[in-house]
Amino acid sequence: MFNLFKKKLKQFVKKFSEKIKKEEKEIEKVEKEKRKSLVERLRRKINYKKITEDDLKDILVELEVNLIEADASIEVVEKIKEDISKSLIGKEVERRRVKEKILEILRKSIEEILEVKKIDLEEIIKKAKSEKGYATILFFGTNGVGKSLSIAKLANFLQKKGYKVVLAAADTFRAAADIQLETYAKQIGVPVIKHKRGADAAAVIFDARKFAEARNYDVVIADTSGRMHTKQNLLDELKKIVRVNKPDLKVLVLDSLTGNDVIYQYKFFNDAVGIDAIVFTKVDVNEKGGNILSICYAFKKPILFLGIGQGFDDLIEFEKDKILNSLLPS
Ligand SMILES: Nc1nc2c(ncn2[C@@H]2O[C@H](COP(=O)(O)OP(=O)(O)OP(=O)(O)O)[C@@H](O)[C@H]2O)c(=O)[nH]1
Ligand SMILES: [Mg+2]
Repeated sequence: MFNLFKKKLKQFVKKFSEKIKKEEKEIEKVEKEKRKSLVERLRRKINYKKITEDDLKDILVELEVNLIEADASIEVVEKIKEDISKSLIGKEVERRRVKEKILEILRKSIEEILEVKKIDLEEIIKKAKSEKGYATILFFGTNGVGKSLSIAKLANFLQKKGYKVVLAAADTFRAAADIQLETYAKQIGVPVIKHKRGADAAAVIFDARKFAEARNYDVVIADTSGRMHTKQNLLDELKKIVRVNKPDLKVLVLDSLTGNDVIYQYKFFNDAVGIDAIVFTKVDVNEKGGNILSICYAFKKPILFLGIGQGFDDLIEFEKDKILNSLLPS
């Protein structure tokens, strides 16, 4: 995952360190021709390099193009460029350590971008249970991003931790959406509450909540239909779902393969109903990686988990260091 982003950074690190090293060789040549008294002064010049704006100019333009190609937003690219400039321009760098230095700057910069609030799912469930007996988690997002499969993954994860989970098949819009969820549920071994196709989605979730209350279930996870901003009726439906069911956690699912469109999707759903956490899917097949940085940097929302495959166990927690290591070259 994220190989393109890593490759682009690697190119940058290599080019910059080679550029500074090349100068070292040229100065070494000059040194031989100079008188002995100059040796000391030159030694410093050989070993250290004071970085100028000029040294970085072309290489930063190239980095910008490369990172945008790897799906990073302009804001993310600007931050990384600014961090590099601020940490290097006017500073003396030991030539032999240029690579380490630049990697250290990149690591710190990207680490700051990935600095988002942590989410404590079990704490949220515990609190909701103590208040009303169960927690309601609502998933939403545009079409085909991986909502239903992510719900199955979360149900599987929670069930393994000992929670009793019931699913609400509130995608009453797409044909066979309930059958897909039922198939997943059967494989995991959790019940599903469903109504007829075209039924009121808010009512399906309401019924699942009644089920949880009556049978002492811990968590209701609600699937909803994929919706885009062009479908006002589906947007009104989502607002109604939230109004009626007051979920304890509203989760936006984003397909990491969507490029920078994720920013618009985020804004659209956040304006409509508000977002508590994000699930990023298809990270296993995402070579680029930049849009995860864009979302973290722009919105600072917790990431509930990352989807890394089509199996029910294919999810990983969002761990800053792991993401950092998969984005940074070594
Ligand atoms: N490789 C990979 N595929 C995934 C991942 N998550 C979901 N998918 C696949 O993406 C496709 C769509 O997943 P769904 O869960 O049906 O997506 P959805 O958002 O519920 O779709 P709609 O209900 O039609 O809006 C399926 O083929 C999934 O198997 C993931 O993390 N990795
Ligand atoms: Mg679905």
